[in-house]
Amino acid sequence: MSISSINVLIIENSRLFTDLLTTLMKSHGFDTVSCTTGKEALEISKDCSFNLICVAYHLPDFSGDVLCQAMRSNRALINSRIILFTAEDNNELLKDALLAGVTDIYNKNEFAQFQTYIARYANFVKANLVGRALLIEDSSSQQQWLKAQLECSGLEVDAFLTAEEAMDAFMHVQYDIVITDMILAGKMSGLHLVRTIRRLGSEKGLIPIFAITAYDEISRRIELFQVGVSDYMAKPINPEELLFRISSLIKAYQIHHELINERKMLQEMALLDPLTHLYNRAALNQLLPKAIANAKREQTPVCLVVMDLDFFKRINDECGHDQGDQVLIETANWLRNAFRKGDLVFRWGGEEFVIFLHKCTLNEAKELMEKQKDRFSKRQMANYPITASFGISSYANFQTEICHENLFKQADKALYKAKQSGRNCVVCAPD
Ligand code: GH3
Ligand code: MG
Repeated sequence: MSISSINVLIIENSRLFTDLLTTLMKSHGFDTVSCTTGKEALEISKDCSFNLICVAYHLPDFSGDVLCQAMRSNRALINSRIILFTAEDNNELLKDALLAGVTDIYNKNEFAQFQTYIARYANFVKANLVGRALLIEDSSSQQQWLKAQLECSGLEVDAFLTAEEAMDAFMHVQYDIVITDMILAGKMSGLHLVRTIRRLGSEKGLIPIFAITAYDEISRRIELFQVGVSDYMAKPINPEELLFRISSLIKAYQIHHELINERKMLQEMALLDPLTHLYNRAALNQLLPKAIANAKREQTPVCLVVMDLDFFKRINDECGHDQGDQVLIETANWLRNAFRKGDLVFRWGGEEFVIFLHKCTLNEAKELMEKQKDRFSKRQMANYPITASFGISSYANFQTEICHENLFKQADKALYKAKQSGRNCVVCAPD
């Protein structure tokens, strides 16, 4: 729906009030048609549908409620909002009007209230939905009509005739809502589709699902909610109600999505070292126990390497702290690409790094790290020649338990020996 497509019919005998309503409608960009009698109104609405009808209770030929009843018998006006204007507060009269199909009643003397109502309505019409919808409807005429309604509200829509095709698209695209007919051609029914989506363990399984059903019976409704439908509407679909309902589902889902992403980001930030973007010490405390438990379960040896840059303080002293930072960043980038997929690299702190080598014996680790030490010492980091010392510990005796702190302590002791032995070397902790 868009502002330019809002048509308003004003049926009012008072010229002054007609002008007042016309000015208000135009201020929101709505198109207006006006007349002074019920007969004219019925004539005009024969060929034209209206989103909003403002009708005075007292007309020369009709009372507003009787006119309303007559207008409601026109299929094109079934979904119109009919607003009745009175100058009196007669409860009986108001009840009759509501029974006759009037949407709402306003007192002419309290026009400000009606202005607020129209402002809210205009906001709803204006508020374009942003998002992507997956629509499944096996009647192509119904599908085209629904697609047009949804696209008018600003949604991007991918429409399919069968649940099988839709499911394929669903797995590859990030949607904000699924709108599905419950009775579908093809092997997969609407219920089956909903069940399949809800069984997905991932974030995708939480998407809002809006069901369109031909049957509006209590047992059917309960069944829909039991399988995980978020909301439903029975045919025939009123487009305005559909948009209201799906817009709140989409907005809630988008907010939920933003929160999840934010949490993920915060988590990542708390686990990554801001300077080098390597895992930090908190990440090490989270990931190492899991990696060690895996090794024990799979009975595959693992090693831990502690690496410390040699005479790093000199770089800060001679070239400044920024140059020191740059050396750390480039060392981290080098480390990131130096090991196998599945190995883990952490910045322990300062100029000290930890490398977890999976499926690796102590001998293999010693051989590997000797090569890496040589490669590293032959390169310059941020145009600065630098070397590093390495200590290695291993876990291969699966009869015993080991905690990551002990594995680290053993490697750190070995590193201390490497430093004492003149640096730029690799020392292994006793097996
Ligand atoms: P060794 O060979 O014995 O390891 O000597 P070293 O100079 O590398 O070690 P030392 O512990 O004496 O000095 C480490 C220095 O690293 C001291 C500290 O100021 C510096 N440092 C720690 N974190 C950072 C950082 O994030 N950026 C920079 N530029 N310097 C850092
Ligand atoms: Mg050092």
